[in-house]
Amino acid sequence: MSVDWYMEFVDQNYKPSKTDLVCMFRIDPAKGISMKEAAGRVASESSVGTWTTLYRLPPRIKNLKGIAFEIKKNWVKIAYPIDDFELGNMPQVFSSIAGNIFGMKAVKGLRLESIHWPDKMIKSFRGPQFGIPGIRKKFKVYKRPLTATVPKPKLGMNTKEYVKAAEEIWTSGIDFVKNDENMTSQNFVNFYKTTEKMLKLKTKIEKETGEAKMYLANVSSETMEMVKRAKFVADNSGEIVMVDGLTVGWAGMQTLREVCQDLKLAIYMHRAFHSAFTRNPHHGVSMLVIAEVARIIGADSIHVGGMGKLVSPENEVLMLKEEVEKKFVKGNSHVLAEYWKGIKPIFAVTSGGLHPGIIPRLIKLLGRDIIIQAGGGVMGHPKGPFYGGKALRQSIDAAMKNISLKEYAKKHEELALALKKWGMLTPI
Ligand code: CAP
Ligand code: MG
Repeated sequence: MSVDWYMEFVDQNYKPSKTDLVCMFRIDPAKGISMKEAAGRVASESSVGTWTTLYRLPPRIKNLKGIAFEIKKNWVKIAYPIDDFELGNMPQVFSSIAGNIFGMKAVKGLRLESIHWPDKMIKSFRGPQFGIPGIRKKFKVYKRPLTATVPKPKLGMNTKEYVKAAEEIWTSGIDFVKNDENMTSQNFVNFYKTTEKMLKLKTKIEKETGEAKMYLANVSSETMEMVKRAKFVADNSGEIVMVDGLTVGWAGMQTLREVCQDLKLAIYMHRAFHSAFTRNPHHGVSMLVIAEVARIIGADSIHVGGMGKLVSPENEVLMLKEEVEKKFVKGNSHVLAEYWKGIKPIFAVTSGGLHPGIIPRLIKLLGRDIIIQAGGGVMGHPKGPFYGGKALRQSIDAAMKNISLKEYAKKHEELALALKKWGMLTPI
């Protein structure tokens, strides 16, 4: 059966207009399918085409075709007219460029690597309300990395136990106390009761220490309930909420961002679920695309990985940090350039198996404009969370002063004990 009409979706002389949305895909064509045909099929199925020619296709609709315009080995750039999309509707964008195409038999593997977003589309979303400048202003901490700790174990603590752990963490000098990604409102820890007590504790500790603190209550839930929980945080003088952006979905993220505008709440986005589709370099969607969307919808911070227990290649972590923080991202052979004019920079959160022994290397790699999250690396300290938080802050202080951890540990017992337990190795 001839399939040459797919070639109508390939034009290697096409020059994208400045309003086109452009995607970079990596394609492994199926056996017997050329790269050019595979590119045409992807461009067709993700725009106006299907498996067969149609009885009627009015000429004006041909203007909505996706066009594969650059094919280099397994990499193809596809430009889509902006009219293919509903502005301000991220679910619809993903149903187009990240929908059926991943299931096509014509491709053995397909990965959406990077997107260049037209200005008009970026502007149709709210973007970050606070970003790095706004979060730093709330803390009045401008130079060092911010710190966060998840009270571990992940689940099971009741409100009283949770509040006790938080008190030890906050008084040790940690800036954020963060729910774990799977803690919401289970029968052992009611969201409303815990949030109320945690925010009261936060105010008490701020007064005692003179340091601003933040509580990352995980509002992830059914959308109406999520809005109710965000409002509860604001009613109890919280300044920020945490959300598992991928499990609540783009619609959930957009709803939360809408409601956080009037509530003046910052949004901390966890990325649980991403590894289901970002990890395979030959199939799925890159974490870079997820980070771009987080910034466009308007998270104020997002996890980018680290050098601990979870897979996160160093070059990817660096690319992610650049994409969420820079005004202009020049891109490379697989990453499309982006000009984030007017869209605030957001915090890259590094996490996953972090402990004091690896902090200096992390700061050397990522710089100071980061949030360092250590859960086990604080809660697992031999002398408990208060010592663990102090050890984490001491490792950051040592890095900021360019003093070796070994040297710094001589006068800081908390750090010395952490190094004794974990050394300087990254866990797997
Ligand atoms: C880290 C963590 C974070 C992961 C998320 C966890 O705990 O709380 O959710 O870091 O991964 O549940 O594993 P530890 P990523 O500090 O005890 O490792 O940061 O890659 O999104
Ligand atoms: Mg976690």
